[in-house]
Amino acid sequence: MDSKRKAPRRKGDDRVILHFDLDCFYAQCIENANPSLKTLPLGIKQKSILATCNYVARKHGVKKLMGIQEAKRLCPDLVLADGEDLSPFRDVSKRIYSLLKSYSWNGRVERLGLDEVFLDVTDIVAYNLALLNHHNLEHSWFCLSREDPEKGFEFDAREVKGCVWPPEPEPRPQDEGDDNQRLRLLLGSHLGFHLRQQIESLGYTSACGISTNKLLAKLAGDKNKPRNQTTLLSSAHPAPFLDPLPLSKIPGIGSKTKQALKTLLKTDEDLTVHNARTHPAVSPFALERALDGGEKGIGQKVWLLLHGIDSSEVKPARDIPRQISIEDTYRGLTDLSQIRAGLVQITTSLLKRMHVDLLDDSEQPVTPPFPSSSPFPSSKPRWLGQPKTIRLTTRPYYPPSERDDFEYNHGRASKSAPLPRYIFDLATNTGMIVERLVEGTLLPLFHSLNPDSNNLRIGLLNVCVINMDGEKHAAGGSDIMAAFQRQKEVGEIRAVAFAEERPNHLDDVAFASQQLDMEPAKDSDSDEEAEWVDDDDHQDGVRCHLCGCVIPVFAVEAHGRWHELDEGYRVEPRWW
Ligand code: TTP
Ligand code: MG
Repeated sequence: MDSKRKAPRRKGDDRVILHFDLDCFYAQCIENANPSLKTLPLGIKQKSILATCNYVARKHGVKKLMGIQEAKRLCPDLVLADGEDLSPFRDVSKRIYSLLKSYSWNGRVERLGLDEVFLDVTDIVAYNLALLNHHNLEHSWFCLSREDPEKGFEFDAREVKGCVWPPEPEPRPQDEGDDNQRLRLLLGSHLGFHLRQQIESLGYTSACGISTNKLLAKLAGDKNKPRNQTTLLSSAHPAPFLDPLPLSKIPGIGSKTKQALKTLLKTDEDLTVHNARTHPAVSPFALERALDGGEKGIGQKVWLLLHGIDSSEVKPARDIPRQISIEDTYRGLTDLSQIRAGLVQITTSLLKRMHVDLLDDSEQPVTPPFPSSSPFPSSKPRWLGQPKTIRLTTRPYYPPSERDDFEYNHGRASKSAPLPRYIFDLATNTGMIVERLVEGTLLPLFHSLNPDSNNLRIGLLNVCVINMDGEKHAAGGSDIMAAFQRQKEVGEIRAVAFAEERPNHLDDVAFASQQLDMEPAKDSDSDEEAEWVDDDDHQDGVRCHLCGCVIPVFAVEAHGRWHELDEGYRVEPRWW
């Protein structure tokens, strides 16, 4: 029966997608600010863990998300730098994104987190494929501009640049179609290399994956890190590439799906893609039934993932984020003066972030009557986007003794209000704006969320501005990477925070769909459902199904918070 089953039809196989992932990102940012650190083992500290470490430290066995004590034990010379202030990382991230965007012709440049970017370069590659002189491939010219033929670089079109998968020399392509696909990927590999060099000119090394869809490009890039790149030449037949991978390596396959597959296969063993893909009991229909309660079409989606098929588009570049939110957690704020202080602090950071992300600081003429000799500045920043709504979210604090009884997001509730226009007045002092916003808008929202002010015990405050002027989300319902992205957005991983103090309860991770607001936002930025709501457990920690990292149990809270940092670039899920 299995042998008669046809592999699903492939869509979008003629695309060329590049995926960039910066090497030890925070560590590189710190090293660039202080180059003498480059040769030393360096760890970037956030509270008691390493957010990341450089590759010198990794040689000593130090790993991302390791506890400081353990890292110091492995590498006593480890230099620690503070990574609590994220502004420098965001700024570098923005610069690198802008750089890559400037090379795109079709504008399809999509960020994933702070240090990953997808680029759809199908059009650039097609243009250059047509230019190739097959009699002189060795001295080819890669054209980076349709308008200016001199803008480009010389390259050897006989060879793929960087590593290839499969590593063995490919058998001769069977037909012209295959040959063309190889050439397209080859061109993509040279472009990927060129772009990595451009990123290096800013001082940052990266890994790159080149393939025909986002899923495969991301997985290909993981093959050779750091400062390297991998082209998946067999994109049309990815089974040998995917088959050995554990299911948890595939973005979108988490513990629920894994469990459903184990049930279908009647096994308790950990499964590889091959086990799942080839088993006769596994089909889109069977998966749909096994994942009953998940979103419609989930069976088909998982089925396609197992076959390396991802027709999701690289989303068009955005100049401004969809939302900006800042939050902090507390060990139970009980009185209003503490709440007020918390809100002032968060709102101050939020305004700062809005200025960085939403103001166009390029020269703008100021309307008269300033004469040219005027002491006033001759230009002023312009708002690129103005959010229309502000939302406050709160959650009670549960001491560790009570946490067993609740989901992490138990009691998380939000309320929204129109964002007062005075916050866009750049002539007013920021402190005054913050005071007014806290008094006039946020505290009233807080009271309506927490009417009993004699019984406060606040564990989290989050202030978010949403509903950007003129912004429309673009993700499609069947978009696998969008689900990837959305998982990050939801902050599901936060629930694992409980596990920090009760390491034997890794099942806390299965909280993802529990992030319910009392007031589902009408102003939501997205009309999409989140998809993969499951997670993995792991012997030494928890595998984050958002990014695939195995997180030591004590680091899950920090990891979850990290996933929330990039909220500005994420689509808001509906249930917020
Ligand atoms: P990653 O790309 O996962 O890690 P990395 O860039 O440090 O290392 P690699 O060379 O393996 O790609 O994450 C990007 C940055 O995000 C990382 O430098 C630190 C930060 N980060 C956190 O703060 N918390 C986390 O849980 C993770 C995974 C990353
Ligand atoms: Mg990275």
